[in-house]
Amino acid sequence: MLEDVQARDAAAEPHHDTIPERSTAPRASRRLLLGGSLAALGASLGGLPRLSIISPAAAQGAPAAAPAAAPPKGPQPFDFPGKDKGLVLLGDRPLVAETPESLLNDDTTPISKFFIRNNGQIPEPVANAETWQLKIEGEVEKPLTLTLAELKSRFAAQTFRMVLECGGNGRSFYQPAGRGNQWTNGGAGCAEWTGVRLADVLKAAGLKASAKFTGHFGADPHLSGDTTRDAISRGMPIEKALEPHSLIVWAMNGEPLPHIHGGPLRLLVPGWPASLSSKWLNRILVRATPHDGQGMGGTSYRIPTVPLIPGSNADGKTNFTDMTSMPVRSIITAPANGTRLPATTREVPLRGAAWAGDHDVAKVEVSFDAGQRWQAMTLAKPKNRYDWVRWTGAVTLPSEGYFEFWVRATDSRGVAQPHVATNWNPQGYGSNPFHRTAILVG
Ligand SMILES: Nc1nc2c(c(=O)[nH]1)N[C@H]1C(S)=C(S)[C@@H](COP(=O)(O)O)O[C@H]1N2
Ligand SMILES: [Mo]
Repeated sequence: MLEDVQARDAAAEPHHDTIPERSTAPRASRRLLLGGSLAALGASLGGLPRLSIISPAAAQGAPAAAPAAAPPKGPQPFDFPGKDKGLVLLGDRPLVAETPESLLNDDTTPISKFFIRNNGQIPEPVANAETWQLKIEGEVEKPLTLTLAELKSRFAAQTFRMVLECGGNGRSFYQPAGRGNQWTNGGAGCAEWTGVRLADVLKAAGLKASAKFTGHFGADPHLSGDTTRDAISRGMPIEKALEPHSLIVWAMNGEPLPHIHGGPLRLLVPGWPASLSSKWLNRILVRATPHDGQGMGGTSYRIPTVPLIPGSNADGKTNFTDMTSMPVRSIITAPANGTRLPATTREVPLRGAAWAGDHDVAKVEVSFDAGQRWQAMTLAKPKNRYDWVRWTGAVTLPSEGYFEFWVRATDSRGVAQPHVATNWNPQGYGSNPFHRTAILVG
């Protein structure tokens, strides 16, 4: 491995008052240290994902040149109990951290590598998880209060491996920047979730004919400490709630759901923005009308139905719709960006993952010549619906030198990832351009 020349911009991000995708922490942008011809390359690739690129100086064993204005601090080790130090902090108030693509190389994402996203404060842990209470209220015949112990004993447990992906994943690839945490591709992970079907619990409460939407509530206090406000409270159409993979979960990878991931109890609504997957879940309100909680309406988790001029103002009141399925995305998880291989290497094995919200992944292709030619990768069979697809393959390089691997996936409808982030919107949802990884042979 070469010295990683990825520099983190120490400049503070402007403060945005737009909740819930706001961050007051330093922006973890991925400015490049580029010199000579690589600078030209970077410039010509304007609008594409920013990635750390091996600098000519570093390749020759010299320390990377420091930029004139702000000396690079480099990625700081992420310091959180039980978490891998390689996670990247995107904000500390609220706490948000993403997983670099190369740390998503496991078939099942270990808890230690799973991304973290909070909108409010982290609530106090409870002493006895089994007595945690969940209320089901609203348009139901028989409102219920169930403890975790009762959920476990009254309903059939299910385990599925499913992707959880932040609605803002990929946001940093928008130009101009969308408001909020500057995710690259690491606001996603794929774990084994154990719980009960939300549908079974809603049916036990008896859905009225007027039951058309849900609203979800968690125990985390608002960032401001204001007890009259929710940190986040999103909801969905009842059809999504009744899907067999929409779960109320208490275990992750066979372990009790960790506190930071919403333990004792959370929702897991696969395929749609993870903001629906309420952590520290204590109440579900069944409604006749769309939920109006924190993170609903305006431009929150909403995307334009009529394309906007990038950078324009929009309030989301007209020509916007709530995000439903997340778009198709693929990542290269090995080799890691910045890998240096021996000069004689020609065949390079590749590994990665792809997923497509509500849809299946039909195809994953890799290019090492900037998209002139694409080569199909081999897809492993997903365990169940909403599992990601692990893919493998190998490319044969024509020479030594600098190469970028680009990956793109196509979903079951024939919709592929775009070259650049498209359908710009003020809060930067739905950005899914090709993932790119740079290596040096020799
Ligand atoms: N109660 C509560 N639930 C929440 C959130 C939150 O801030 N509070 N954040 C949501 C968002 S925006 C995301 S991306 C996921 C992140 O889940 P994770 O931290 O377990 O990765 O949780 C969702 N559920
Ligand atoms: Mo999110």
